[in-house]
Amino acid sequence: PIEQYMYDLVVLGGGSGGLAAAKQAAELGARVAVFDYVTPSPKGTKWGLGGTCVNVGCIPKKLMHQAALLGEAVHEAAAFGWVIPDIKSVQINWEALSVAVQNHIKSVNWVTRVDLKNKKVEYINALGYFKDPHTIGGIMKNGEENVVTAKNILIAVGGRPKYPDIPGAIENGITSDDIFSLSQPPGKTLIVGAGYIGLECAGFLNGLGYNTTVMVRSIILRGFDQQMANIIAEEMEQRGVHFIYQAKPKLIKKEADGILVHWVDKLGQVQKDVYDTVLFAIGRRALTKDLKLENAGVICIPDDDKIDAVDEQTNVPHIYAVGDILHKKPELTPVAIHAGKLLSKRLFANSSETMDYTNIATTVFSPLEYGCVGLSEEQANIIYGEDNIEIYHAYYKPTEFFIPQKDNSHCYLKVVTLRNNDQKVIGMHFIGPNAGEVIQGFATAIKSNLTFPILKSTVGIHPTSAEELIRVFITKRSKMDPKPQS
Ligand code: FAD
Ligand code: NA7
Repeated sequence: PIEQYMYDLVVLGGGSGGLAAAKQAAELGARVAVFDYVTPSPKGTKWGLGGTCVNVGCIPKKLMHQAALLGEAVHEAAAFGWVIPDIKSVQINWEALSVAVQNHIKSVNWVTRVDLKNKKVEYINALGYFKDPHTIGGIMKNGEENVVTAKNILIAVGGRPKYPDIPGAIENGITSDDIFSLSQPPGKTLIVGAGYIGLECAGFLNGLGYNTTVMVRSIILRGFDQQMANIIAEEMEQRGVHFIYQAKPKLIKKEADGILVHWVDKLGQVQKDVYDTVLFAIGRRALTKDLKLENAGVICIPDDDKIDAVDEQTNVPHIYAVGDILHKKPELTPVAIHAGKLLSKRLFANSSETMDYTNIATTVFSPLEYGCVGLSEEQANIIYGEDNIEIYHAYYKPTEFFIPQKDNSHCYLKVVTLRNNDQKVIGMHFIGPNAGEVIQGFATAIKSNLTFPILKSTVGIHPTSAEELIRVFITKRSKMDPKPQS
């Protein structure tokens, strides 16, 4: 029979979610094409195939975090007996770091392309848009339009950093799209925004030795447990990050000696300072505008331009969406990947498994890391009521902190449980080294209906920081001191 459509699935966006769905579909025998196109940032930064995570997100962020941790480790090593000549002159070579990071990214871009080829997924380097509900067009580099038809279409175009609407912001500021490939060292840096991206960038820049300031509009890490968020900010402050609270930028202007920033402080007074780099981390805008969704009848939420899908299906039955483009879903790579794979299995392998967006663990690499899964204390209070939850908490001392006399006053954890018979664990929060590694396994335990008695019956691995989550016994309600006794 003559096929009605050129492809079984066309994916708009070759990032975490789109590529995972495309590869899974192709493995299941579907005919698949992926459109991926990167619009350069206002500073002109552009990158290859693979989306945000690989090029300007998780991967370069984690590598720069690691670079900052290694700087710390050099000094710790001296305390452990390593002979490091002239330790005072140890410093980062920014150019070498950014070249190493960019080389790794280019190798991932290449492997991704080869992988698509091997899996027979057609890669089309063009900005795709809907011509009608089953037809996608995209202008390619040679100026020609590539038009394809598809039975199913997946929207996975993600988002890009926002700029504030103030004079000079776009001309003189950068975002996370630019920082990882900056050719010059960033120098004295102002970061506007105290979400996880702002804090992580501030953390590694300070760790690399740059004078770093975070401008906070209201609270730290909105959406995260606020006690943990404030401990993270205190810890960063102790390491040398400056915080300007309750402040809003007003004007950004290039001057002979740097970038002049005016901001309004909490008293309504205008303050100013000069920086070498101003980085905006004030949230991300969904890229639905370029898609001409109206040609396909797909509806967006007007507030955030995102798509409100049910089991990743939009209001148009054969058009789906995964990843950062989804309304009120966690903006995380593994979420996009998992949802994308499950969707392709439902479309092409008769699977009925749907994506569970609850109890997704995450970590802020801040640089003392904060990992969490499940509910924050505030959310648990709202959902279950204060009388029905028990919070266990503890400060602890990582063994490896003793010899170099590293400050451990912010190594803190908390376990949120229900108070009924089962004492189900509904949230776990951990600040300390390798928090991401620590929390990952506990996320599986929570998904398997972990209870507090089971947690307590687990035997720890000594000496680790993770075992502290098992040793916890002091409730907040008891008002006992959660500081370690020894
Ligand atoms: P994306 O990965 O953004 O991919 C979308 C792709 O579509 C892009 O290549 C885009 O250029 C392209 N595109 C857009 N419009 C079109 C169009 N019309 N036609 C064709 N192509 C188009 N998540 C984590 O889990 N852990 C982390 O540690 C982490 N750190 C992060 C750090 C930073 C600085 C940032 C910015 C993000 C971080 N994230 C992290 C979030 C993670 O990167 C995203 O959640 C993830 O990349 C979303 O995947 P996606 O498939 O929805 O979109
Ligand atoms: P987030 O997590 O949305 O955080 C944005 C931060 O920027 C937050 O602290 C905001 O303060 C602040 N913000 C927002 N708009 C402004 C303006 N105009 N001026 C100053 N400060 C501002 O974004 P991220 O970039 O960290 O993360 C991107 C996404 O990844 C995010 O959507 C998460 O879901 C995951 P507020 O608390 O609103 O006062």
